[in-house]
Amino acid sequence: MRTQVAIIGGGPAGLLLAQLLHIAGIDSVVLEQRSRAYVEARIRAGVLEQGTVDLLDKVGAATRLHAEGLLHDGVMLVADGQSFRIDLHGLTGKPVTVYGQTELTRDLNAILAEREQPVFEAQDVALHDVATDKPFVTYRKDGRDVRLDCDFIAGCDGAHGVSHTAIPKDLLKTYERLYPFGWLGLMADVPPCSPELIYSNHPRGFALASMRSTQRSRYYVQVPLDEKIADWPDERVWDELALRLGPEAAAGMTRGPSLEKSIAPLRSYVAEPMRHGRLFLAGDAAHIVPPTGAKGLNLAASDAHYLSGALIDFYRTGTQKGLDGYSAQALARVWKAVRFSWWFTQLMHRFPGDDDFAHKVQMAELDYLSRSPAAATAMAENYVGLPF
Ligand code: RFL
Ligand code: PHB
Repeated sequence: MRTQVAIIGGGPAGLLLAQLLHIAGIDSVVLEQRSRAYVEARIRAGVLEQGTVDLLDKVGAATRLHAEGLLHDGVMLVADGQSFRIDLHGLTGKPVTVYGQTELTRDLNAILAEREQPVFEAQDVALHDVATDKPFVTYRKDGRDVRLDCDFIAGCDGAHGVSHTAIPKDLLKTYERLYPFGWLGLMADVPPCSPELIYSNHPRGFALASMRSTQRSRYYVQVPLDEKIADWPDERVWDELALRLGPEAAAGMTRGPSLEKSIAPLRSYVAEPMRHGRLFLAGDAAHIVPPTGAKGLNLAASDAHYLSGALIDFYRTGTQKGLDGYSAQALARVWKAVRFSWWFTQLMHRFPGDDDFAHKVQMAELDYLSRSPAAATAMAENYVGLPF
């Protein structure tokens, strides 16, 4: 088989890239190791920047998003029981859109299915000769070995993918921060406790009230890394949320059985450069941010935007300039989101071993954020997303 761009991974980065290339007349094959059902059931992000929504519009994948997505003009922050609002729209002119990654994945899959893409359950995907101008990918599908020749490979296979292993270790510089806690997430078919998201810094730890629709809530609580989900029956999670989010949210909270409950560790990670020869990394394959800033999916989208632009330029004019500049261009935006996500994580969580000084500094910063339009604007423009 032959294609112009072989895309490894059918998450948001890979699907969006495939569709951005398709509307420019560039052919690709998306290889996804999981089944369509598995990918479409995986619960992840929920907050989209306007730039991400614009990209989905551009590729014709935003019809349902506009019908069902919720526009949020602000977020609430709670510090030791005192709450205040960051007026995202008032400060930046932009809202964010609450729409599940699961739904976005379904919408993109439905469009790609019209040309029998992605190739689901592609096993043992391996990248070959990426540093030459004749790279290729091999994989197994339904017991058959397949070779896919291509001009370029896009590694969009997430944090646990294989693409990044095709870059020699001595050419890759990695940067990492591990956080000494995780998030326990709970999804339930109950109305949200608040019309806007609530991020709370509480003596018992961080909590977040989010949603997927007016009938489906998504909540998170900070937990120690060694915590077992079996020790968190639903009632314990609801009790903890009620305490940490404060009395107002607790009063508005409807409890219900969890549809899903899981614990995810938090980390910051960047691998540089995002290119080796004819292999280009995009999304979680190249960088991870803690979910506090709601940036991971949005970075996958901005990478897909930059990479598609560079590939389109190449196929239209033969110029390598965009391809040569891709890594630096993507990383400039990535590092700002890494910085913001790290900052917001530091501000909102209780770190084991933190003393009273650390806590006083957090509270002073939150108080400043609540009173200073300059500080609130800096937070808001990062939260709604920096321009591409
Ligand atoms: P994905 O979504 O992980 O997709 C990678 C795909 O590659 C496949 N794959 C392979 N395919 C073929 N061969 C292999 N060897 C393969 N190895 C892997 C995988 O099956 C998968 O389908 O990466 P992508 O496309 O870069 O997208 C990144 C986002 O999914 C991620 O950053 C976000 O989910 C992060 N995130 C959030 N981001 C936001 O922007 N806003 C949020 O509100 C937000 N909340 C979150 C989050 C992530 C969370 N978790 C679970 C880590 C909340 C949570 C709890
Ligand atoms: C979510 O709804 O899953 C969500 C929202 C905001 C975040 C992280 C996750 O910062």
